[in-house]
Amino acid sequence: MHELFEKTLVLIKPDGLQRGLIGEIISRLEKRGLLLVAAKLIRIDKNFAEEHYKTHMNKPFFKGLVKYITSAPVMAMVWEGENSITAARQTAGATNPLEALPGTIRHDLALLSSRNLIHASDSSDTAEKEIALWFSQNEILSWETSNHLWIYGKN
Ligand code: FUP
Repeated sequence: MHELFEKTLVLIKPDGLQRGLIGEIISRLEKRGLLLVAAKLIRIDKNFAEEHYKTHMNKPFFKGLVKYITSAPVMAMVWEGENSITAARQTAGATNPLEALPGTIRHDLALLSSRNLIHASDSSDTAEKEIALWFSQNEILSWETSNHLWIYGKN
């Protein structure tokens, strides 16, 4: 609906599904005021995971990361909103849950970087690439809620 609004890719990773935290995590993003414009439950394979995490290819945790993200379904979503990339990452919290601020998903619900529940795109360039990797154009909806101006009204 709002073409100028940013879109960002958010994943609830396998630990989120195994721990029954889909509702909790979606609820926090919804309450923030972000708009869900695409969502699917998907089990990705090794090749897909390696593509998604290719910037971490040389990290010591890469193999484990790919194993983790492919170990159970992932809830893949696109969230839209003004500055949604920054907002989603702020709501997710720092990569290491022990460094994440209270009130963030990672602080409140996780303990380790290796099981930190959520992924959120880190820049507009990354968001564009990640959304194109995870979703086709026709899976991304254009809509707005009737309380739109109660979130975006300017004074
Ligand atoms: P973030 O953008 O906050 O998801 O964090 P990074 O892009 O730095 O890391 C990507 C993923 O690598 C994290 F979500 C989890 C994983 N990771 C580990 O498994 N171990 C680490 O020490 C750091 C990151």
